[in-house]
Amino acid sequence: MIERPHTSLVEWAVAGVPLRAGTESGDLHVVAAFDGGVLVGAIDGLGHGPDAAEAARVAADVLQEHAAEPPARLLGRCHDALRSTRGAVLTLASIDGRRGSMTWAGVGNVEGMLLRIDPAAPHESAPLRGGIVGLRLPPCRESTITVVPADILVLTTDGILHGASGGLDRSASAASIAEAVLAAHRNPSDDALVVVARYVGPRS
Ligand SMILES: [Mn+2]
Repeated sequence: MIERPHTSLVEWAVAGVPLRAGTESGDLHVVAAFDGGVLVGAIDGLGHGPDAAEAARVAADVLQEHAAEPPARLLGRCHDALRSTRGAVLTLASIDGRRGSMTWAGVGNVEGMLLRIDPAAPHESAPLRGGIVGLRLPPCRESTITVVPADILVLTTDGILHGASGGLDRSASAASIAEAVLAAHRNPSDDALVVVARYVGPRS
């Protein structure tokens, strides 16, 4: 469990477990603030073990360094950097606190959901394209949606079973939500990672 509740714009937490206890996970998160915004991402290095972790780290370093750039451009940068690795799949969400918007995109099967605080508003899913960053990059499709304070972004690697964001207690802390998803929906045959980021808006 990692929690940094004071990151600008979001209250966030991560929960994850490696496939085998005591080994390195090939799943990594990125939460990187930049001027006016924050980039949130989840990366699944292909397979598991040290080579998967290495691919995920290369991607995480690129994302930290260029956090202010739009997701499609970041996926291109990661693709170039990951050519010498076994590759990774990842989903990125870039939150713009000035516009109250979020632009997101993914390559592969890291699911992204935005849970709306307004119970009448439908949840949103990140646009994902099939492919592997570092091996085969599809033309990336970004979409931009509005976010309002208390909306909750949930990113899950495929070590979390599909549909994990249903029935969550949206008033709980990001840490509690992340732990609840991991506990209830873990697929025990893979590394697993859940990133939860609640938009809190710019603080004046
Ligand atoms: Mn996986």
